Amino acid sequence: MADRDLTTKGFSSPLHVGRPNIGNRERFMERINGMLERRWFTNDGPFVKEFEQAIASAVGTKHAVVMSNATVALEIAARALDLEGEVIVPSYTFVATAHALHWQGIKPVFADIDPKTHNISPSDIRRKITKRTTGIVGVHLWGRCCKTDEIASIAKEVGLRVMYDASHAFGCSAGERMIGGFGECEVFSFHATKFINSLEGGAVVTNSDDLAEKIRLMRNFGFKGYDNVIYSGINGKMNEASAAMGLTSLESMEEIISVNKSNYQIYREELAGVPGISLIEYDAMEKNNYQYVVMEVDAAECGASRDSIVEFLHSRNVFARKYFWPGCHRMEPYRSLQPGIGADLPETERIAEKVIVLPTGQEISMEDVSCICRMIIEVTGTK
Ligand code: T4K
Repeated sequence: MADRDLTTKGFSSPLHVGRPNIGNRERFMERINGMLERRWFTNDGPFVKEFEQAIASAVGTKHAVVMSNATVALEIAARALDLEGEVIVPSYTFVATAHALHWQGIKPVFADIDPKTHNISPSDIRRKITKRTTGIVGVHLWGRCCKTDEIASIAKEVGLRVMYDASHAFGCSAGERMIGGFGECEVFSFHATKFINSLEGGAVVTNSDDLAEKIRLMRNFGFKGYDNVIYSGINGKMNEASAAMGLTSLESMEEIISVNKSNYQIYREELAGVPGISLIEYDAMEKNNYQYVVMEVDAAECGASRDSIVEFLHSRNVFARKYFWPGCHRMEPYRSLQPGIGADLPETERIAEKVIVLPTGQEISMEDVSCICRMIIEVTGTK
């Protein structure tokens, strides 16, 4: 944990959203030394294989194929599912979800969200289906599961393929069912800012033998054996240093979740009753990683606007974020390609103006959380 003081100008060193959690350093260094001894750095090395088994067993899927990052994993998964034409996706997500489709020559068609869950709205998915639609990419935002049953039945009715961007949802469940097994495949991110990280990294998980095989080949230029290329593939491989970090990080998973959960609970307790401020909730009957502490600001009730709270926190060295403002549809190239579609995404536009994501993770102490809450109380004028 960082050694920082609180001055009248805020914290003496910055607190960021997305500071990486670090597992056991000695264990990581042992693994790196092992990798150096073996001189096997990438291309399906032993740590990669071990990490894949650990991921599949944690989420209960038959296969996990790790990749260099989740964006490449989304691109490869979309290709492996033969998505083309139009694919329905939420606009309220990190821009990588839309970009992964756009880079495959697919048009992301943005659907609105349910303001309670921040997840894609099944009724809006239905409205956005056209003759060119081939699939749906749901995003389990903040680790909370999409309405997978409704999405599955829409897809079955119309004949669409379904995959999920589960970048936020490793270690999360829907009821008792772990996220990972929904749709035809799901994609996790193990980027440095995720609660389990492999420096950079991602994975596609699936229960389909054929899909897993195709994705594995596509990840490695389409090679099947030494000299035989049977697909157009790309280089999406994870290297051994990343897998070593991923394995080390996974060994500390319960500890990291417990830190995140207690930080979240302190935020909840200390901000309870502040007019116009609320934190999104996680179902206590489900598993969650509490990676994102998501606060909504209701401008009509709160003594400060969302942006002025963010500005105040930044001036105090607390780098809270406005994820995922302003929504993909207001970012390029979508803003130019699909101008004016904001009018058809009213909940996305409303929620994107309200959200602030607050710092958490191993580097943030309970005292830090209390100080951040006091700053929010101060700027909203409730003190
Ligand atoms: N789908 C969804 C729903 C996602 O949220 C993401 C990634 C993806 C797909 C794609 O996954 P990857 O291809 O990346 O595996 C950050 C992350 O770069 C991105 O991975 C993540 N979502 C997104 C939510 O957050 P930015 O643009 O906010 O990054 P940046 O550089 O501003 O860093 C965020 C904060 O983390 C900063 O306050 C500093 C801190 N930080 C970051 C790094 C990398 C550190 O303290 N140390 C570090 O090493 O996107």
